[in-house]
Formats: sequence, structure tokens, C-alpha cells
Amino acid sequence: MRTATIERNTQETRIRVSINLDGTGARTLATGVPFLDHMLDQIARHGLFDLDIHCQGDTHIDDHHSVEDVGITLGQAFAAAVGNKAGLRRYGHAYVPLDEALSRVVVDLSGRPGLFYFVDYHRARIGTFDVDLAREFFQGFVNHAQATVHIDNLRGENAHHQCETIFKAFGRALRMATEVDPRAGGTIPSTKGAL
Ligand SMILES: [Mn+2]
Repeated sequence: MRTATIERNTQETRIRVSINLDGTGARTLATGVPFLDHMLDQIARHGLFDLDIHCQGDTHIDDHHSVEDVGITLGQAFAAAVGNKAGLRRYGHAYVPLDEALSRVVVDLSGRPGLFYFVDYHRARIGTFDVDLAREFFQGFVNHAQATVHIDNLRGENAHHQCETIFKAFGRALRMATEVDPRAGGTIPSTKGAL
């Protein structure tokens, strides 16, 4: 079973994440940040991951700690669920449109954290959600999943659309990268022999 459950408790947030990489998109999402729940829903639905994510955070200050720490904890859960990456595709990519918006996300389960994030939002907030926090989520994720992730919003006018295409493409790219490649015969997809 490619599953993991991670609990992470600090003075800012208390988080529990459970994931099944071979799921159907079943999810329970309760982070205390409704727009983040909507984005995590995209990862579950389009990645076909089962996700159970609960966060109690200091949202009386703002959403920053909750969004960043959910990214961190989800990254830890992915790292645990993929294990030594034997037999996986390792690389994944996706282009996803939503009306006028189009984004591309490329993932490498490289063992090295790296975020290359190019998104020019046309406004600072989506409802009450600070668009800067999307980057914080992905930085937390890559640091702890030990993955290289390139995120490019290629075009878009509506900030909700821009952000949603990023999360949908991220889900799709992660799904590809974490799939078992039947031709790999369980080998680790690196000439180094380790990832
Ligand atoms: Mn939406």
C-alpha cells in the first residue's frame, strides 16, 4: 500500500495528513482556509489521490502558517508514500487550462528540493486568500517532498483561474510522476541508482 499518515504539531498549527497515492480522489479537507481546501480538492481530484487533511492553525493572525504548514506536511506525506521511488516514472508534467488561463507544471521526484515558480497574478487576493500564499504552499511541499517543481502560468486574467490551473496541473503532474512504470521492472529511475 502506497499510503502515509503524518502528524505535525507546532505552536502555530496542528496538522494531520493521510494520503493514498493509488486512490480514487476521495478526500476530506478541513484546513480552516476555504480557498486552500478548494485547491487541495483539485490535487485529489486530478491526481486521483485519496487525501485526508485536517489543520487547526492560527488563522486569527492570518492564513500564512496554515497554508505553508499544510504544504510542508503534504510534502512529508508524499515523501513517505513514494519510499525509495523504485519502479516509478519519476517525472511528470501537465498543461491545464481553465477558460482564458493556462498553466504548465513539471515535477521531478529528484530527491532535491527546488521550486521555480512563475506566476504573475493580476490581483493580490482571491476573496480573502492572499495569492502570495500559493507560493508558500509549494515551497513547503518541495522542501519536504524533496522534489523539483517548475510552475509556469502561461496566461490568464482571472486570479482564481490562474491559481486553480496551477493546482490542477500540479495534481496531474504528480499523478504521472508517482505512477508505477510497468517497463521499469521495479528499478530506481536514476543512473545513480538512488533518488
Ligand atoms: Mn474554482
